[in-house]
Amino acid sequence: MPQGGYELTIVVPAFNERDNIGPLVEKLDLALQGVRWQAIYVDDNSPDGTSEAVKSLAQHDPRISCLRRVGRRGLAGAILEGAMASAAPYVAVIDADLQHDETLLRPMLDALRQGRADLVIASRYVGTGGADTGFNALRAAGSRFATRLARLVLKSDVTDPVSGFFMLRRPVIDQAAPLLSTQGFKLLFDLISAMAGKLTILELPYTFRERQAGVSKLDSRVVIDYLGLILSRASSNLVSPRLLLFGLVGASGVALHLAVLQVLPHSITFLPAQFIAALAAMTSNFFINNAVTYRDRRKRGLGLITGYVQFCALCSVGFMANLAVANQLEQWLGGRFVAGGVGAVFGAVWNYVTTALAVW
Ligand SMILES: Nc1nc2c(ncn2[C@@H]2O[C@H](COP(=O)(O)OP(=O)(O)OP(=O)(O)O)[C@@H](O)[C@H]2O)c(=O)[nH]1
Ligand SMILES: [Mg+2]
Repeated sequence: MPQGGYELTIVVPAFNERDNIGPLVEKLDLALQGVRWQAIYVDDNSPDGTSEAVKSLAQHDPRISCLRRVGRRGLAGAILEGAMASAAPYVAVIDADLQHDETLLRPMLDALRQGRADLVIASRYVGTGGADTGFNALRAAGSRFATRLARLVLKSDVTDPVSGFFMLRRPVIDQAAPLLSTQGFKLLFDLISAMAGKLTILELPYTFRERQAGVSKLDSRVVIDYLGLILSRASSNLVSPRLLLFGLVGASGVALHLAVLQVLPHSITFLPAQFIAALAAMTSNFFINNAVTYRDRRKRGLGLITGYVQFCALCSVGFMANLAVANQLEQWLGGRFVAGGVGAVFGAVWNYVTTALAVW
């Protein structure tokens, strides 16, 4: 390799981690003496000045760089983009918040150098690893559940397939990249699923530390994203995580529609009642989809209003198409149930495709 090239790229996803930037770089420096490493921070336009903190370090240290993404949010996508910018033979991913034990990077690198693995995972659940100090009881239980679910879907005995701390040979992620979902929190799970059976995986134990500065970004939407990804991969990618979420939101809309019909006073005749119920369902669907399904492309301000109007218009057309298809099929086949079902599926697919293209 020509002199000066980096051997290891460390991708550090960071959102509102300003106070953790300097301390992590110092720790990396200590842990990786003698290794030609670089750190690429991927910041999703954090309001706390994370980018500025990284860039001011980068002024004096060419190993440090910052990829500031604007108009996008999401951990998996951030990691993937950072990794795609690497030209080094090995790529590591580590959290910015000092919860991962950076002294493990060297043994991880050694394992890859010696060809003992394609992917090394820092595991909280193997050997002497642990997560007790970094987690409260609820988080620990949630993490164990997420891990168990992932192992079930992966049909793998990897102990920590949702770890955020791992290192791999760069060709592995280059090859898997087009198959990975950029939505969600768990890139490692998706990577193992995409490369099913083709990787030699080694796990090394570490203890997850407590967060010192900054706040957690793990919230209920992260959990929903994760469940969407798991179900999608369990269906052998037949449905995308987004389509799945869209479908679930649609189902909640149907329930709301029926509930509104139920509670409206009988003095309102069927057609206006149906209109009110449909408007309520579309409104609720739009806002939930905007907050969850399309969280990474969320509309705000004026875009929220125009998006809402477009969404209602497209879904109304979808509803008409549903009626037209069902009516036609009912005449041809006679079966109400099948005709109605096909009409509903047709309308739902129309809603999904057109709103994905036009609104988000
Ligand atoms: N670029 C980017 N980084 C993110 C995003 N969400 C989380 N991160 C970073 O990813 C890492 C993991 O996120 P955390 O919120 O610490 O998640 P966690 O470690 O599972 O949860 P805690 O134990 O509560 O800290 C941290 O370095 C975050 O700053 C995001 O949307 N974009
Ligand atoms: Mg953390």
